[in-house]
Amino acid sequence: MKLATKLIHAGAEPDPSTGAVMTPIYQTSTFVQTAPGQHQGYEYARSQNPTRFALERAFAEIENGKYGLAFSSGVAATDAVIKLLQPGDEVIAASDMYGGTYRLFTKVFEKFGIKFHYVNMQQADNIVPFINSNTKLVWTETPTNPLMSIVDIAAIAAITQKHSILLCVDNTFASPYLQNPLDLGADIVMHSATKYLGGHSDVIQGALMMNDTALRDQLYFIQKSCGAVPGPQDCFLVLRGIKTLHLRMQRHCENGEQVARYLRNHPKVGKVYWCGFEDHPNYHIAKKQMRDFGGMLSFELKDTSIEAANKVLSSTRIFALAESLGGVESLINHPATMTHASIPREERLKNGLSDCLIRLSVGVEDVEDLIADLEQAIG
Ligand code: P1T
Repeated sequence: MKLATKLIHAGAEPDPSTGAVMTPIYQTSTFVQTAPGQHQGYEYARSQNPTRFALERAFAEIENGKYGLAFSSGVAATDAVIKLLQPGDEVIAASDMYGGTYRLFTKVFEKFGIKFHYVNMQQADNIVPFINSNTKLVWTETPTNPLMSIVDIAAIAAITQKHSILLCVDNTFASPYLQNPLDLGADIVMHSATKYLGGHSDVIQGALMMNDTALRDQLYFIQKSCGAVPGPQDCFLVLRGIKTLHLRMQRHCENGEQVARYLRNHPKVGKVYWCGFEDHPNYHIAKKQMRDFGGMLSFELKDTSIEAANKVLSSTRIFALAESLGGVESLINHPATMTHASIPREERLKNGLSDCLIRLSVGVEDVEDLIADLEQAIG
């Protein structure tokens, strides 16, 4: 099936008991047994829920994977992947990534004896010096949050496969519409389904997709043992969101491009971070592994004072000042004090994330209104 058909039909079958076309919300914590151990495949909703199972089938299909697992948030999905590891194991992680992932690694898992190396992965070979016999996982994001760096998934996968190291790609910014990391050699794809998959800023959820059965069984064991599962109502919302992913993403990409080009030509705007510019350092890789360039971008004003950035951040009327991204409505965000505040300032600056960086999640409104809003805010 082609992508649009797959997104609409993924995971969904008419409900066997009633014929309902939309997957019902099975709002139940438990399932009756006729005798101990005799049931219809459902015992207790932390382990099995029909609404969640439909969504997990959809997750697998939209990332061209065999298996999908749903979690109560994106960070809960990340947490489950790191719980595959043991004290003494080492992870090579991208130096530019979502602040909450960095916080989970440094503030929670380092305490449990897992060692993380943060590496700029814009050149795949940069990871090689950090590989040793304890290295079990490479964790990367592309495009990265918030600097829109591009990582060559196939090139990283060639290295991890050679060394029998797992590769997990956080595909949140691209969404399965733009790229499918499993096809490029990744072992696990992770999503904050809160973002483009849900698409309407009304749900917090995470997803993992994979092909390997043993890996799926280990992650399913962690999912049910640690218990970070989403409720059926949230699963329903993400199932519904996925059905329009292609329509929304197409418009996110069109609007994102127009806003990026508008900002680049604005006399008061300095650097614009968007992976669709031909002079973006890894444009050729973005072009190769992505269908289009997405609706996320960041920029700095030429006046790099905090005051100037704050003025823009608090003057937009359509772009709402808020954390998160990937919803139909446009958002504006200040990574240094909001989404990436948990990364120490020196680390942030070292990786190129300045105090005056402004991030936009370009929504699917009329792009002329979006540009007019930026025009009046930048002044
Ligand atoms: O918020 P949650 O669903 O737990 O997802 C965490 C997460 C993981 N990976 C990436 C790339 C993310 O962007 C996020 C969440 N990010 C934001 C809330 C944000 O505004 O950047």
